[in-house]
Amino acid sequence: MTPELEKKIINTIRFLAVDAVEKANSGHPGMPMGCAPMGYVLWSRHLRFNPKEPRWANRDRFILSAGHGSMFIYAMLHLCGYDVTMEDLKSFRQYKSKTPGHPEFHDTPGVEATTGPLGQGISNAVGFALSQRMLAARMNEGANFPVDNFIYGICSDGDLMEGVASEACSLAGHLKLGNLIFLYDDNLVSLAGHTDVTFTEDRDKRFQAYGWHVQRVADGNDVEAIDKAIINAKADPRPSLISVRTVLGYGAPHKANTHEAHGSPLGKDEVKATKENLGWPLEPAFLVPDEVRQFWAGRIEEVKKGYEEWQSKFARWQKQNPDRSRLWSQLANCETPGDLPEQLAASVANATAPEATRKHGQSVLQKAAQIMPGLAGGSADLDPSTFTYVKDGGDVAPGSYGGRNIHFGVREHGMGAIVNGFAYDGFFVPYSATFLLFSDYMRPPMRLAALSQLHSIFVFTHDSIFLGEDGPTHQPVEQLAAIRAIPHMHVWRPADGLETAASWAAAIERKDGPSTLVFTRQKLQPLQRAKPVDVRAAMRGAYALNDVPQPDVVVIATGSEVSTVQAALQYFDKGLKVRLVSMPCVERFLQWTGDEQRALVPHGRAKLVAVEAALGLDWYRIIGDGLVVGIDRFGASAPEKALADAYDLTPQKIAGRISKWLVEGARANTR
Ligand SMILES: Cc1ncc(C[n+]2csc(CCOP(=O)(O)OP(=O)(O)O)c2C)c(N)n1
Repeated sequence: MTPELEKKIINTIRFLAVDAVEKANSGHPGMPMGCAPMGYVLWSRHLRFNPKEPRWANRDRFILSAGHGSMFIYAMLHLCGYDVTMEDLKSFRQYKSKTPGHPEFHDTPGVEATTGPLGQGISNAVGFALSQRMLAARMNEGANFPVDNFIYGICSDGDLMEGVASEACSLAGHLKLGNLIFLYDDNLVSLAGHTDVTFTEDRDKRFQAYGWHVQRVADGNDVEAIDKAIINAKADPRPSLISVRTVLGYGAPHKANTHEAHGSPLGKDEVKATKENLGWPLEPAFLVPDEVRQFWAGRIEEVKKGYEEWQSKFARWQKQNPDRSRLWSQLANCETPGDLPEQLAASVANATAPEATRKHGQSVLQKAAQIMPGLAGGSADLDPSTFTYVKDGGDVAPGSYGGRNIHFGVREHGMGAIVNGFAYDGFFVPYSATFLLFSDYMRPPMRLAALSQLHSIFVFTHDSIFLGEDGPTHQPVEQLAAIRAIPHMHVWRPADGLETAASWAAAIERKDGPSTLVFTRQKLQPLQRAKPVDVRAAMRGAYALNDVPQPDVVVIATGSEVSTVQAALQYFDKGLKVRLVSMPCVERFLQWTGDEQRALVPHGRAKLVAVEAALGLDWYRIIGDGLVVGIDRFGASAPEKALADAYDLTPQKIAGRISKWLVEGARANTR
């Protein structure tokens, strides 16, 4: 390796980014220009990968938390032989290209996580690191095999300003995740100006206080210093932050070290000036010199050898460790038994007394954990309330990763992002748990889970005002509608034990998208079903509880309101034919054919009503101009029964509201 070649390799990364942003007339050239030397050192000297098998289990992972610098990773993946072609680079930011504006999981081979919303990537990386530690604890038996990879990433000022990163990195330090190594693009510039306007605490000391191993590289172009820091980081048992002083838009004579190099193309003149400044040919654009291609071809061969060695060792390991090998495939393939729903339903079959669905959830989770060794998760310091602790599951603790109960602490946002990290990694089926109100603290990772089709399970208890005395600060009203508004999210609000089993079964079996499970704090009356309903019927998301052909009114309810409406039926006029539909998952119902939907909820032939102790915004897509019996103001601190009365949600008052509406024939508001 000569200094000239090294410079060429680094400048190739820079100018692929510059040219792609220029061609798209959109994007962020500054970050890749400053970070190119890190890319060179990481991929050429450290990362173990196989471009032909981007999901190789023991690859080193790389997460670009500063997702706005997406051309950095696209350039690296292209040079390192992934299926990211020159055409793909030239299609940067175009519709359906492999090179979207920010990196998206599923879109690009080699992209480990969807990033862009700052703070998420580094927090996902904590999930990856814990996932791999937990995998190693189950597989490695006193050895460094088969799991000995590292989780690398690059984060920016914006990442470290976001609170979620503090939550996740605090936990990573506590848990001593020594397999996590982040390079911090410490360039002193963010989107709107220099960081001295906004961000002046000592970041290094902050990370030291979290329990991280922190190093500083004074010059982001000093490849040997970067290399040495990475070598040190690998050897240290703590998670590592390497703060690298870079120059945003390095090489651009007029725009370097200004926020103008951040969010827009350099412009024709500045591109020319930058190429001249760094001794790069002005033409052609998207230049990859032959010797640079040859260099990466050599590196690809080198890492291929490492991959092949691991594979043959792994084949021997599988033979010598049949039990672990079996567990490995169970985890890697997320194997579920064909009768999972029935087994989960059996765990609550004898529950005939009034019970809270969070308690049913506890029973179902114990069974699910027995069946699914990969099910792992925990709560944000709320196990005694959410009942999401797996008994006999063992605890995940610093230096000890064999358990399956993760104590996230009071860090909901970080918890959501860490759960997503597990889901991206793909060995464990992760769940989080907290109160439904605090889903507001988790919305960004929940949205990303849906966007990235992750197998994340978000459990929430205390699902309505009926949690009672804690009052409106803790009583969700608009949260159900808000979560249902996320495309591709499935929201389950079960009404009893059977539906709770259905919701967990559906969430575990739904591997290509997240599920939200919403449980009550308060006890619910058991449902009376005209016909026994099997768990698979409940898993379809909706069914009739009573047998009423050609109804005058169809009342749809979820969760706690199903038994309440059942009790309300006695208060209707005797001649009125009322069908009660339990709809634990609206999104599943909406997947039915139109005919199936109309058979259960006959638009135009019956009056339609939805009853849910929440803001009813989302119900209008099911009931059209029907009546929503819900809540359109904040709750109040009072016992459950008093609230039901005050909010007109007792059986008698619900029947009264519906009857009045039927008589008046008018469209009522949500009160
Ligand atoms: C949560 C979130 N808020 C705002 C943005 C918009 N945004 C993109 S990059 C950026 C800041 C860029 O500064 P820095 O993180 O230092 O990156 P650099 O410019 O150094 O590459 C902002 C505010 C975002 N992507 N995510």
